[in-house]
Amino acid sequence: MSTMSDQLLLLLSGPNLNLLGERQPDVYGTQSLDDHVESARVAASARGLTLEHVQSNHEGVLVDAIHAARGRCAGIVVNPGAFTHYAWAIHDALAAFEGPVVELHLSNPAAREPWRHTSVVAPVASGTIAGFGGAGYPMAVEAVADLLEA
Ligand code: CA2
Repeated sequence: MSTMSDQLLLLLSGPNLNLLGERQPDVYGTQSLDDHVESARVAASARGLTLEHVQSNHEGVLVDAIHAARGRCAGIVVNPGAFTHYAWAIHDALAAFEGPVVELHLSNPAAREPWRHTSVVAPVASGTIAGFGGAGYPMAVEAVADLLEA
């Protein structure tokens, strides 16, 4: 029998997020991606979920990770980076995932350049958390856990 503690949560990080903490601290903060993954892992564990993390600068690798999550992971938190704004292959892969998907951004793209105002991921996500910096990581995990329990 499957219980909450058996459930896997996939955290996906898109291009350039591996550089967090090294440049643009005014926009993205001073914490590294590892710091954010760790706070997501702690939040997931508190809700009985085991976190898996995949970061890639390549769209196809992220698509493959979403495919591999099908039937295996209970939910997905995804910060697609700049892929948010144009990567329809990621949209299509997420549409084929059966569990809850939460879109996550450190910054608030709606308050930035016009080209960041479109998200091709938002239509296939249960919801979006944006603009809260690193605090958004545990928020997004909580959102997926709540959706799984609902
Ligand atoms: O706010 C977010 O989380 C974003 O997904 C970050 C993306 C951006 O393209 C999205 O519009 C919003 C960019 C991540 C790039 O991160 C860097 C970190 C350090 C140095 C350079 C880029």
